[in-house]
Amino acid sequence: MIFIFLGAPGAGKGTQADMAASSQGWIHLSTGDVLREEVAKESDLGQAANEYMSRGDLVPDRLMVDMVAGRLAELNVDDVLLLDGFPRSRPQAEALAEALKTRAGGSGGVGSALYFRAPESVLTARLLGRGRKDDREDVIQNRLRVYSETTEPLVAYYREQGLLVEIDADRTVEEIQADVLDRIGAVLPH
Ligand code: B4P
Repeated sequence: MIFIFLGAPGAGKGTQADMAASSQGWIHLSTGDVLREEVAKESDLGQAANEYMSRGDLVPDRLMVDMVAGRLAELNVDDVLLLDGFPRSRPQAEALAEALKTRAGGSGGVGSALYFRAPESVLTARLLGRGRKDDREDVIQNRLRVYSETTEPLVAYYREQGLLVEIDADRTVEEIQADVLDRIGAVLPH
């Protein structure tokens, strides 16, 4: 079963997905981490992605969909996958739905989409504090703009499907993690 971690840059999707995957033995797929590895390796994908990431733009859907589809194909139907940072656009969400429809077994659908919410001032302060290459003030502004234009509409998309779970991400890491494990546990078959 797949759990989508959705939210603005700096909302803590990666932090929460990492903790949950390590403590529960789940699989964590961060598209941002995979892209950064590809950039470091200077692969074709990494070279193509680098210019978008350093500006704070989204990497083109086609590249992202191919990358995630490859990973999905390796999953067993019983695996729990935390999908962190994907989908980030409507075409990505539709491609994910399509890929899951055609998967053998049919039990590997989306369990829920966890939507991490925090005020913009909190997001900006966290990102500036982290100081990654793409955490510069001008790039952060662009990432937040791209998020609200392209990714935030997915909140309504998953809400309409009855899959949205809102998480208050303006709390301590431990408080949020307890909530995340509860919400996922409530959906997983016992
Ligand atoms: P990502 O790697 O996904 O990074 P992010 O959204 O900026 O961060 P996240 O929300 O995971 O925050 P984190 O836990 O790290 O994306 C980077 C780039 O890759 C994108 O801009 C885009 O170019 C590209 N990309 C990725 N996926 C794509 C896709 N599907 N399509 C197209 N392009 C794609 O936390 C941030 C900081 O806050 C950390 O320092 C952390 O320690 C701190 N923090 C977390 N939780 C906290 C809490 N509760 N309290 C205090 N601090 C906290």
